[in-house]
Amino acid sequence: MDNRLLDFNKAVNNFNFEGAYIEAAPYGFGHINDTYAAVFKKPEGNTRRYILQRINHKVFKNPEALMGNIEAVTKHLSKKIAKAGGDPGRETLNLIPAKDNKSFYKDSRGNYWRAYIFIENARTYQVVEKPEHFYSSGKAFGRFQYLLSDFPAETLHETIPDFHNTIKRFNAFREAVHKDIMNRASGVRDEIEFAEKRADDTPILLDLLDKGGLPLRVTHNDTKFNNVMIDDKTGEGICVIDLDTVMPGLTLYDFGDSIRSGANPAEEDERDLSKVWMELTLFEHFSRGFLESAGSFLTPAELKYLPFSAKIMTFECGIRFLTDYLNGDTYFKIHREGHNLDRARTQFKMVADMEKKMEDMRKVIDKYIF
Ligand code: ADP
Ligand code: GN1
Ligand code: MG
Repeated sequence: MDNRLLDFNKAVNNFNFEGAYIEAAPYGFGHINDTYAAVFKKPEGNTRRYILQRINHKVFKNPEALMGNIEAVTKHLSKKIAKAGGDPGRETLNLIPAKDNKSFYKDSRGNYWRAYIFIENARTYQVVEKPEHFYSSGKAFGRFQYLLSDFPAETLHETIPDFHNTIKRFNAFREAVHKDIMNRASGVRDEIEFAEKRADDTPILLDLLDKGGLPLRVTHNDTKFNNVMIDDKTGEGICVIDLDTVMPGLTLYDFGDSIRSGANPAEEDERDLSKVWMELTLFEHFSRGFLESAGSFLTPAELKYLPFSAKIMTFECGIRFLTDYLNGDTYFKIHREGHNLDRARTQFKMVADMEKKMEDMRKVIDKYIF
């Protein structure tokens, strides 16, 4: 048996799952953690599923503190969802405790595991198939922010320091170009030039934050479309998932990253760039949903920078993919050669298109500000 399977089997046996273990398979399309869906048979004969995840501890250096965040955040969300008459069993993630009652299991090889109730009759999508789903995800991410608006931000551990510090991301990119350890830079001169031309955009949000022009909130920080579960029946964004990066941050990070991922009609790694653009109708769907649930408490400066946030978050993600390509693909999971480069190219294509559509995006936002 290989080590991965051994680790997995040990993990399955170390949580308080209900029923007898039947089988499991890798699940989902996340770039960071290893996710499995595990099936159990209950004494009455019916089955139920759980999500079991191995936390990527190369990316998240302190998994125990990270799990402390998730425990506190899900507890807070549960209480508020129940108070609002919702279903906390389905509208937030629910951790299954390990056999020693901790929220994680650490195996003998140093891997950290956690388990969640599987949210049934809902799913995630890689690409927006129905525009209303994107509206729903906007509503869900806006509500997520609203529900956490009274969470004590100072108690949160910073799971990845400077996660959305675009200046530092840009410096890391320049360093990767300079070192060029894989000898790949000469093949991506156009992409490097594209990035360099936009260096002046990188400090804009951080400068505003420093000057007190934008409020620090508790934000999700990884609001891609496949991090919200869409209910099969109602089409609602029933649950925001992937809470590893919930930290103090800017609303603009969450808004911008959602547009980056969901307003692109094509896959994030599409090679045919003629299929990639920023679809304004999708932008409108998300914006309407997001502003419906968060519009009332956003400040004028936050509202003003929503269109720019889409561009800068897409740019940041593009340089992160390009940096990882130059560094030899050590951060994001890849499934083919040049995968991170393909991803960087779609992001840059989106950026270029957004630059042409800044005014249009502004007009859309203005329609939904009351
Ligand atoms: P990563 O950090 O690697 O992106 P995620 O936490 O987003 O991992 O999980 C990967 C995928 O697993 C999600 O996109 C979703 O499809 C699925 N998933 C995660 N948690 C649950 C859950 N509680 N119920 C059902 N599916 C889930
Ligand atoms: C990663 O974990 P996942 O696949 O939801 C990444 C995000 C990127 C995204 C790009 C912790 O998200 O920051 O925007 O890939 N998460 C982390 O698809 O780095
Ligand atoms: Mg995810």
